[in-house]
Parts: sequence; C-alpha cells; structure tokens
Amino acid sequence: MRMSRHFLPVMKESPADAQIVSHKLMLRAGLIRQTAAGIYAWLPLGHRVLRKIEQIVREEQDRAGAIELLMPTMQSADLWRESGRYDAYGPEMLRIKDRHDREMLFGPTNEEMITAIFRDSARSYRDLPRTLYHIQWKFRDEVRPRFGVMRGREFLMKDAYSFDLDAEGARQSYNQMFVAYLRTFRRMGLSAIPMQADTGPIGGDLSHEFIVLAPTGESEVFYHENWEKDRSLAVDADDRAALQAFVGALTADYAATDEKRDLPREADAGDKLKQSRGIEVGHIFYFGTKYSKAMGMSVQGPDGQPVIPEMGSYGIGVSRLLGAIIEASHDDGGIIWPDAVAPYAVGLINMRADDARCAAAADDLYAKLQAAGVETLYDDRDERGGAKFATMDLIGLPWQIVIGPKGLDKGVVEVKRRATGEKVELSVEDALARVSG
Ligand code: 5CA
Repeated sequence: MRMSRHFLPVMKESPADAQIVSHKLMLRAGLIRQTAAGIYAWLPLGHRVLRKIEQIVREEQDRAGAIELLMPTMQSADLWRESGRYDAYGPEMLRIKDRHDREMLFGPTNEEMITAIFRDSARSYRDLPRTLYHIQWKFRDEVRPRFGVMRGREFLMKDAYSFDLDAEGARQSYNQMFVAYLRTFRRMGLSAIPMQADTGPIGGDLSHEFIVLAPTGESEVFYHENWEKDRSLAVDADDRAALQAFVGALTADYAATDEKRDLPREADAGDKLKQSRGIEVGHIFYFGTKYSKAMGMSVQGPDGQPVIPEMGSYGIGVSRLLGAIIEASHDDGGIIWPDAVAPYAVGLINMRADDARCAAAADDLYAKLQAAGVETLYDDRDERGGAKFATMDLIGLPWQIVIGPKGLDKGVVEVKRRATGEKVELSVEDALARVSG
C-alpha cells in the first residue's frame, strides 16, 4: 500500500488524556480513535492488526476442535431471565428498549444464548461433546473505562462454550482450551501465565486467567521464575491423561497467583518467586450444570436416561490483546510489532521522492515485494527522510527498507530490523530474500 494514498493519521505529540504507553502509542500511531467514552473506531492500521490477532485466535480454536458460529450482539432480556442473571448482572449490562417496548440488551457475554441454541437441537449423547465459539463485539458499561482498548466499554471477545456428558469430559475440554490458549498467546509473541482465578458473575468452581506480564497491568501477580524459560507445548491434546498431567504440572509448578501465600510449592519457590503486574488477556471457566440446568437443557444418555450437560466458557480479549502486545513490545521510538501480528511486514522508505532514480528504484522494489506476497507499506510521500524514519519507527513494522541516492550508487539498499535496530546494506535481491524469510 502506498502511503500517499493511505489513511494513517499519526500524531507527533503524546495525547494528554492517555496514561499508559500502549494507549498513547495506539493513538499516536493512528490505530484507533475514541468516538465515545470507552468506545473506539479502528483505523486502517489498527484494524489490520485486530484482524491478524483474530485470525490467530480462530486458527488455534479450530485446531483445538472448537466450531465457529456467529451470534448477534443484541439479546432479549427474557433469555437472561431464564438463567436468573438478568437482575443479577447489575449496571454493567446495557439495557435497551425497542420500539415495541420489549426489553433488550447489548450482550456482555453469551452463556445464555449458546445454551438456548444448543439446547434446542442437541438430543442425544451423540451430539456431545461439542465446543462452539464466536468472535463478536461485547458491551459492558464499565464504571471507569480506561487505558484505551484495555478496558473499553465496547470490545471484541472470542468466547467459546463447551458441552460435555460428564465432569471428566468437561475437564478434558477445559484442558484442551488451556493448551490452546498457551499456543495462541505464544504465536503472538506473548508469554501468558495461567493464574487460578475467581469466577465472578460467570460462576463455577474452576477458573484460570491468562496474564501477560507488564508493569502497567491491573492485576498483581506472583509467579515462579522458571515460567519464563521456554516450555514445550508438545502435548497430545486428545490424550486425556497426558493432557491432564501437563496442565496439572504446569499449574502446580509455575502458576501465578494474586496472593503470595497461595503459590504452589511455595516452600521450593524461595528466591525464585517473582512479583510483577499483569494484564488479563484470557479467562476460562468450568461451571458444571449452572446454565444447562437453569435453562432446562438435557440430552438422552447412552442408557436412555436424561443427562444435563456439563459446561465451561472460555474468553479471550481480542481487542485488549493489541494493548497487551504493545505494553510488552515497544521502545522510545514507538511500537515493535511481533511478525505474526504486524499490520505490514515491511515499511519501504524512499528517502528522496523528488529524485527520479530513487523513485524508480523504490517503485521497482515495491512491485517485487508485492509479487513475492510480502505485505508492504510504501512511504512514497514527498517528506523529509527524518520524518519518514520517525513515522516508521512509531508504527513499528518488523522490517524497514530504505532507498537513497548514496546506496543506489553502491548498488545497495538498507535493511533495518525494527526490534534490534540492526541495519545492513544488501542488494535488492538479498533484501527481498531477507524480509520474505
Ligand atoms: N463468558 C466468559 C468467558 S467466554 C467471560 O465473559 N469472561 S471474562 O469476563 O473474563 O471476559 C473474557 C476476556 O475479555 C477477559 O479475559 C478480557 O481479556 C476481556 N475483557 C473483559 N472485559 C473487557 C473490557 N472491558 N475491555 C476489554 N477487554 C475486556
């Protein structure tokens, strides 16, 4: 994409109303614009990252055997009266009346709706187990929306819901999601620590939050330092015993807690215990028959007797992840996108748009990058080189390729890796190979 035709409204100054670095950088790099308190428009660059994160989440859900559907944002109050949560949910729920005075709400989560949908068609034990998910906007009327997309009122969530015949099966579904979450966050360049958690308004008695370490995070966490070492996720997600052993060992050895005294194996932990703050990017729950029972769901079991399915729900804060990734990966110059979620892989800078030779060389390389399928943002504008460098650093694309008259005299272009600042001079062919690797 040529920058001269793009819509990338970047800001030089740090916006006064943003307190944390990710929020500042998201506004400055032109990823989002606030349109009302806690509600954001996704500008082209932010939208590209949001879609990439969403796609990684989708691929890992699919790999874990979950099935995608799409439920609406608007729900009827009656649905929530079936579970008893309509009155219990409180002021975070945005309640709306339609023109016929019917009570509606903008969904903060979907346990009731998915239970009703599945209840109305699942008849026998052969219809289970199933895990269904969607990626949809949610609304929670947070008292204090803050930190940009980190705690918004409207936000994008992946929420999955599992239905099993018994508690053991439900535990297997839970463990499969647990491992899928570790994979998902790792693919985004994040290390997310599972932490035993309260179940809050979702309910149930088994729950983990996934926490990305960041000094500006809202939760305080303690964890074992070995967590930060690389852990293989090579576990067979269909082998129940192996999966249970893996999840059990992981949570016993390394799991974070919000209270020091709860850290498993505290006696061994000693000076290996680390304290930090963190951002909750995912939250999983096992709550048994809480919704299925309240909403009158049952299927015929193998022995002909009715069985009330055991359920769990599994959330990922898709839009919050942009903030979390930036908190974990930035420097004074701006964002440093991990390759997997970067809006473009390469920023191509023509230092001298007024120089016909430079423009021809840059146009040519741009065409080659496109032909090679490398997502490229081409700064072809007639601006000072310094301003172009600052913008590229700010928006944080993993690679920068700079074309200028001195390099062309020598037959080279400059390739810079954003994360390390390392610069090398390469021929056009070698530069192409480097950034497509
Ligand atoms: N129904 C369950 C699981 S599907 C549920 O709603 N869980 S939750 O409340 O923990 O939300 C899931 C994830 O959404 C959280 O881990 C968090 O990453 C994200 N999230 C929650 N509230 C907000 C918010 N106000 N702004 C941005 N992201 C949020």
